[in-house]
Amino acid sequence: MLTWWQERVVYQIYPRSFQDTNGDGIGDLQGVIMHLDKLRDLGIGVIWLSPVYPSPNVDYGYDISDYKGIHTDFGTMADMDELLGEAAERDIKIVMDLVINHTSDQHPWFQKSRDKDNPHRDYYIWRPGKGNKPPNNWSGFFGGGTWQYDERSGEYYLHLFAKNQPDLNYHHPQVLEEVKEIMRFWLDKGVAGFRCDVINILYKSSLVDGRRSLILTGNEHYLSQEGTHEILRTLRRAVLDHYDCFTVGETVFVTPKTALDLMAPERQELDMIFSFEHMETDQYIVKWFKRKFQVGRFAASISKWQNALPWNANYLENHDQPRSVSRFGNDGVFWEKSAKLLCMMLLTLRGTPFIYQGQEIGMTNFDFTSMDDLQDVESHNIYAIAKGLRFPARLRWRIIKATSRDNARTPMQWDTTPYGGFSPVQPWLGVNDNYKRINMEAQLGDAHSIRNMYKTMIALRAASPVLKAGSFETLQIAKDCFAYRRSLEGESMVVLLNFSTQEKRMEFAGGTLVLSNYDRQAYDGKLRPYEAVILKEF
Ligand code: TEU
Ligand code: CA
Repeated sequence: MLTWWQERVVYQIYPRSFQDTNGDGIGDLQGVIMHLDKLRDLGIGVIWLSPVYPSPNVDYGYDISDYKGIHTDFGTMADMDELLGEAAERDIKIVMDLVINHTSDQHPWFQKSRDKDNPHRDYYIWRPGKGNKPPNNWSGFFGGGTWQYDERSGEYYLHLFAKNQPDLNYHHPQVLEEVKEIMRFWLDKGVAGFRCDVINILYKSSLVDGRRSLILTGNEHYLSQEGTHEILRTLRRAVLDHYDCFTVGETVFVTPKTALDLMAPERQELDMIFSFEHMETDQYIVKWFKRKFQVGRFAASISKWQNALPWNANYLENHDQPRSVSRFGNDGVFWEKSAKLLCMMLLTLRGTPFIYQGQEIGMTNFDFTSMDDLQDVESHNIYAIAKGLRFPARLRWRIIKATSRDNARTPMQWDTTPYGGFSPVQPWLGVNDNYKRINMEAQLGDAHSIRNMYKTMIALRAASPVLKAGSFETLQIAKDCFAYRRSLEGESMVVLLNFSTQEKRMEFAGGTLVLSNYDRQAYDGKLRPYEAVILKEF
């Protein structure tokens, strides 16, 4: 028996870029309400809302200054209540983003904490420097160091992300009490759970120097520590178990083993986790150094995780990742076929599928032309660091262009009107120039569109116990091909994927064609370029 969060398909909304309804160039909650019918029609059962809380927007909402409010950019709490009501009427649940590793430096807790004698002092991690050097040698997620000196307190505070995102101190019991209260506040309003931001780095076991590492010096002191496991079990017992809800953790640098410790049902911690490994198969060491996409590596990683965890949170995109069709598919000649192939893969893997806004119409990477077109703090930090390291300008640019998180954050392309129908005015971030060709309106009106492939696949999964609950078995991982089988109680389906621009022979005995992204009646042993087929075995 599956739970509702295993049955349903999740759609991630990055509200800032979804739909502007009041003409300020910024997406808002009324904009989400406006499109609920479309999401219902698509077959979506859960919406994950990226942060909508008050925030100075250094990291666009991931730096929160009030956990129980709504950013005026997005509307009011009344809008939020309206959204919950309207979604419920369409049997859509809402999941909030829970960002509790750090707050904004503008959060009142942090402002109070700057005073050494304030009871809030220990909500954050303050330490004196070593001479005129920071307390340790750790390196941060956005590049650079992790300690910021504060004149007023005469000490440094720890920040694993931007310097305006001070890390909370989970050695102080009051912090967890605050978190419980925040969670109850939203659950009592009727939200159906949380996507938990960088949840496996909450607890810092020690603050001593880290082993020098190209990735993140210091991570052995905070990655998936026992203290974090304990926090997760406490939150489960004290809060989550009292509601009908689920959690999905964004867990960084997990292996199958450390992931299982965070999500295996008997551990009573998280329900699901997002792993990163398949998203790292097109890079060397860090995401900024891209290497050629190879299906073999990608499929091997997906297979490994399908087999390792009892249940996966499957995704190909989110607000931190470049667009999947530009990255794992082909955003040129085979744009449509490859976007459909990725859709067919995502919806036939074992686990809960997560679709990111715009993925369902095959939105592509941002065609920005200069650093001025970018808003993301991470992109600007990394560009500056690369400049400091004397990377040639062309290389710096190539790195940012291929990897910037803004690739995924350009406004939704709704129709062919100016700014893609996202807003009547110049939006906060540029609209991709291809909006006249790639937009929702055109695809809603075309039975063979990418968007309608998503709808078909969501319905196919919903109607198929094999696709929802069946086991996963790898059949083939080759240079350009990936094939697997899903089976349940004597029934099975086979999925064959050709990730290349060439025709590929893939023998398969005994089955009837359920679906192909090409118009065809039967499978003849040959996959056309970027063809995906689903077969029901005899
Ligand atoms: O992301 C954490 C994370 O590790 C990365 O995916 C991050 O985007 C970065 O690119 C690492 O190089 C989460 C959120 O999803 C992200 O948007 C936030 O910026 C970050 O946490 C801090 O809250
Ligand atoms: Ca707006």
